[in-house]
Amino acid sequence: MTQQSIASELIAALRVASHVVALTGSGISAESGVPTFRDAQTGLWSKYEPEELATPAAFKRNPKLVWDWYTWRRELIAAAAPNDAHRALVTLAEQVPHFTLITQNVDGLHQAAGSPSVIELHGNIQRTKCLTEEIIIEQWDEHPDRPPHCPNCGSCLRPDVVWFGEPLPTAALSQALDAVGRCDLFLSVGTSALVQPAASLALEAQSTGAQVAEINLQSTPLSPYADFVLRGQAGKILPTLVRTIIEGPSARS
Ligand code: BV8
Repeated sequence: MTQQSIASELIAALRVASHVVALTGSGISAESGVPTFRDAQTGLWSKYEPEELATPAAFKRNPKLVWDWYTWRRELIAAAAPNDAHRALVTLAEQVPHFTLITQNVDGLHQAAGSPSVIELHGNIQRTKCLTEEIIIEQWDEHPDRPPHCPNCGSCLRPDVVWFGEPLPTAALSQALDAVGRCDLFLSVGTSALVQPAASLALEAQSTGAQVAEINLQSTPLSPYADFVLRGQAGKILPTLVRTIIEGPSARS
């Protein structure tokens, strides 16, 4: 089947879907200039693998190195703006009866694009919390030689993200599982489908009767199981799909 015919079939499914779930990964932010999670890191971070920095053990071993890595990523994200893929999901949410957006991303670009409700499975790099009390801290004194300390208890501060080996936020995961159990169409967008338990959501949806579409640059472990596979940039594919739904023949009434 051609990409065009697969896209037409997916558009037909989107037109009749009652509950669409979209799960996004860092690939959806790539066209905003934010490196994907597994892109080779640049500059002084090029010698580190993200998996080896995004862990409690790495932070315990070298809190300043990990804190500085997040500062570098926050600065990259601060310079980024949502792209057409983020905006297409905002529009799609307005076209279907029920829409749930679940993201693995920590960059906050879906919210910046105008998505009203985002389930953040892996937290958000723009939020900082106390390592001990786990409460969000808004202000702190910077220190040149170490991560800042909590103004309440003196513990280290850390980014409010889920590190490898840490459980996902209970509320976010149960909201995601609830939507996955009820959806009839699941879109996996810009993710390598490697990180668990997020990577299991697509097949979880399929097991309860949903169709699964993958929109991704490269093939992934999900690709052989997806009902629709569109290979390419999310910033090109999603806007075209959504535009056709809005403008095309037998557009949703
Ligand atoms: C947990 C926040 C348990 C931090 C991240 C089985 C079950 C449960 C756990 C495991 C399991 N097997 C292994 C595990 C452990 C681990 C795991 O999954 N490891 C992997 C590496 C095998 N999972 C965990 O540790 C999770 N915790 O399970 O805890 C537990 C329970 C109770 C008590 C204690 C413990 C926690 C995982 C969360 C880790 N944190 N991020 C930070 O960001 O610093 S994950 C990180 O990966 C990011 O959030 C990222 O979003 C996510 C997934 O990566 P992708 O988004 O897919 O990015 P990637 O670069 O890989 O791929 C991008 C894709 O986009 C590519 O395919 C590319 O082709 C495509 N692309 C590029 N450009 C475009 C594009 N597509 C379209 N358009 C484009 N323009």
